[in-house]
Amino acid sequence: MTHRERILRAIRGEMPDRLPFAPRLDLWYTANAQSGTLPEKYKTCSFDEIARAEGWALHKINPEYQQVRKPEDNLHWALGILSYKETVYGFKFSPDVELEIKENAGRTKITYRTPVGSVSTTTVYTEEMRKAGVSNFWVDEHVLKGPKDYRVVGYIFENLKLFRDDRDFLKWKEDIGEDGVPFTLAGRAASPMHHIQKYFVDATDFYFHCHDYAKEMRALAESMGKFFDQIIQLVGDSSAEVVYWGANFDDLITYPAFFEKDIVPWIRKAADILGRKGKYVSCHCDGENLGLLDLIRDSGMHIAEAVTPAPMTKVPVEEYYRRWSDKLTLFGGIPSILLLRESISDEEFEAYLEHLFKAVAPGKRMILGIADSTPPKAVFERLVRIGEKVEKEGCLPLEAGAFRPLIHPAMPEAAKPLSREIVWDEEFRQVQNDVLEGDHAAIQEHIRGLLKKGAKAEDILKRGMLTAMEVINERFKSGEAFIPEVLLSARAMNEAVRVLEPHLAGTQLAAKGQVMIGTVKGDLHDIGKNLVITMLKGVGFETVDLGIDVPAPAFIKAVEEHKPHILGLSALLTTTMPQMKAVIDGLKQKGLRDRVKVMVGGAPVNDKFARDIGADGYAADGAEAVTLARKLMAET
Ligand code: B1M
Repeated sequence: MTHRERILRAIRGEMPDRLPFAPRLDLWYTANAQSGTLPEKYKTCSFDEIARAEGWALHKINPEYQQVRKPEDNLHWALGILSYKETVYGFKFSPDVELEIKENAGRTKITYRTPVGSVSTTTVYTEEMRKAGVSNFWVDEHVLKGPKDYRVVGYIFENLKLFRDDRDFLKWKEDIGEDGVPFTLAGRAASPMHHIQKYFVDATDFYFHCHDYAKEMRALAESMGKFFDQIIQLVGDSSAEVVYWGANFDDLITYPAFFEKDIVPWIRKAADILGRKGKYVSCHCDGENLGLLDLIRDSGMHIAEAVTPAPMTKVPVEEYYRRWSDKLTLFGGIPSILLLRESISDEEFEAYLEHLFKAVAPGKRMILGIADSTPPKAVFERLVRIGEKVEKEGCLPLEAGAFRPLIHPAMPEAAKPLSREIVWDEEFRQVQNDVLEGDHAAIQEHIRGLLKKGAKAEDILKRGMLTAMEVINERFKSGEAFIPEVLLSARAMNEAVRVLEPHLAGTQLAAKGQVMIGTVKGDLHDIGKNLVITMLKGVGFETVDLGIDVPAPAFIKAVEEHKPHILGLSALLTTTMPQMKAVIDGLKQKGLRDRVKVMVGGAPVNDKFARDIGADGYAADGAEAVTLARKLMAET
């Protein structure tokens, strides 16, 4: 059986002869080709040649974002209107949409002038980013800044024409032949609302926009439906068999209520229409999916790709297989850190493989892959080892059997019972309610009213607002509240503190301490960092956001100049975690280490790592970050 037949059988829910194995090599390849560290015998090969030589199926989902056929193909990144060799469509703006493009030192500012108004975006892609192996653009200016921008963007999308352009896709398909199945890229967003979230606003501001401009956002999503319908039509008419439909599902970012209401209907629509044409819809489920397990299973998607189990997320691989394999095909299952010697020993690696082969028995609807992709520092021999094991022991049906999950804890519940209810304080009931509801306008009025009546600012803050914020933090911790609630409550707190501030002067309560936080060098993930900042701010800390991709010397300089009580470091990539140590070592060298407490966090970080690098503490989430910051302040 060829790789292609095997993969298609797995997708259709039939039994292939053995488990398909299709590791994603692009990230690993680019990093090692650039640093000259590809395995000796593959020094001059492409990643497809390496996969072929090893007998693995070919797999690629992301286009090389910077390698385009013509400049305009990736020019409109900030609008998410893109065309690549891997897509089957091109696009054309309406003639009445005028573009003004200004480029300067890696920054591209585009103004879109339409009959209903103008909007602008700025993207950044510098030589330094290229050298660091970054392929995504950085959006410095998002298109939606205020309510009037919505209509303009709606106009652009309503009048955008997509057309068939699948020559390169056909060639790619031919090149792959029987060695894999090409996934054509529909888009990284699975629905209009998901598209707005991914491209049009800052990841954190999205939740504020949803609340503040709900009507405008609905209307925009409506206008964008035509864009998505055109994609479905063009993919449906193409020779692609599998379509990549949306990425980065995660129960915090695409939280359950949002996923169900604003994403699932479009996955279902695409899957229904394309399914009738014999095509399969694949979604990139690379995030934490504990809270989305049933929603994803019932969404209609045919393939959940980049399935990343414990220990990188909370869901063990056997749980994924048990919950999903009746309805959809799992692609992934091998968390990328398994390939890293510094994270996982050879024994643990072997134990995981043993476990995996039993956990996914009988092996139907399973395509083995590295989730989400092979990391730059992967031990190549481990990939080879997986390939050998698949060949020798991967014949289907696999035999189930007792296994001992060695390297992950028991799966926590998706939602635990309420951990803390608010204790209402009659005098401050309204402001407590405003914080809980995230009503930043009402709270200011209510506070002014209370101050007029002679209430003490300190009491309003302490008995009214902070108690409510604590409840929100607890609810977030226990899975009852999601990002929007936390962000809106924290915003209400911040607005309220501004009204209270003049009256708080002189009291000890004005600030609980100063925390400076940044995402380390090489890392562009900022959603978690922003959430931590918001939650700290919400309970009264003064915070300074140092941004993303912050080099160690910049952290050190900031500590030297501003003398914060706490320095917070966030990292989401295994490859950038060592930067945390570089910062701590740098602080030591400069004699600053004793002057500041260092807390670290981010998905791949843990307690042990924090201790090993000499940090003062680790927090697993925003609520823990608040607890930790308080503890550290008590120690200063
Ligand atoms: Co990326 N990505 N990503 N990504 N991404 C991860 C992190 C990954 C785990 C996916 C996977 O493998 N399944 C993987 C890393 C693997 C690894 O190294 N261990 C990964 C990869 C590989 C990549 C790229 C390399 C992909 C590629 O190009 N091939 C690329 C790297 C770009 C770069 O940084 N140089 C990349 C890009 C992206 C997007 C741009 C598409 C997007 C980021 C958008 C943005 O941040 N503006 C993205 C996303 C969204 C994710 C996932 C799906 C979700 C991350 C997230 O925001 N979660 C993620 C999967 C995952 O984490 N399981 C993944 C929600 C957020 C609220 O949680 O950030 O964990 P989190 O923050 C939590 C805690 O960790 C903690 O509190 C927060 C709130 O509860 N916390 C702290 C965080 N910082 C803290 C600091 C503290 C204390 C607590 O004290 C200071």
